[in-house]
Formats: sequence, C-alpha cells, structure tokens
Amino acid sequence: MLNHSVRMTDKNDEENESGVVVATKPKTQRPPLYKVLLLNDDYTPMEFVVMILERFFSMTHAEAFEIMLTVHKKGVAVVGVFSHEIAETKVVQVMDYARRHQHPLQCTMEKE
Ligand code: TYC
Repeated sequence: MLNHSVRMTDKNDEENESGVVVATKPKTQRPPLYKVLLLNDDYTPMEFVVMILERFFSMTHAEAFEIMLTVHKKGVAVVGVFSHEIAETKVVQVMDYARRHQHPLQCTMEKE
C-alpha cells in the first residue's frame, strides 16, 4: 500500500520478499530489425548499382562504390538495417527501379 502509493516512483521497481524496493530491468520490447541484402549478377552495370545505393540508401559515392564492389566480389552484402516496413519499402523501390531499367538486380530482406 505504502509501497504502491508513495515509494514506487519508477514503474520498473519491484518489491522483493523482504519488502525492499529493487530496480529491475525495463521490460521494453524493441521491434525486430531486418537486413536489406543486395545480390550480385552478371548483367547489371556497376554504375547502376552505385546509383541505386546513393539514391535509395543515402550513401556517398565512395561508400556506394565500396559496397557495390563487395557484392560484385562476394555475391551479396547487407546494404542497410531497418524496421520491417522501411526494409520492405527499400526492397520494392530497388526492385521496381531495376525492373523499369530492365536490369536483373535482386534485392531481398531477412530478419536480423
Ligand atoms: N557483377 C556486375 C558486373 O560485373 C556488377 C554488380 C554489382 C551487379 C553488384 C549487381 O548487386 C550487384 N557488371
């Protein structure tokens, strides 16, 4: 009673068996994050991939070039980590843009 009306100032405080108020970990939930992945192929021009990374992932030209080369050499790279909704939007934007320019570039997402 006293504990609840007067002493509990933090909603994450709890009372132990001895009646002592102790701080506990906040039980907040973070939304899951999703990696957006870019896949290599033999046909999409390097400059087109660099432009995609600048345009949709706000990378500088130097950053975009570096990530593009990583995908080219390794086959895949993470280009960003976002909430589900933002990741989905990025994937759709990249896939639409590539299709409109008739490049086979593939972009996918997966839970982190
Ligand atoms: N491999 C492509 C080429 O040699 C370049 C490329 C890089 C394509 C990255 C896709 O996600 C990609 N033209």
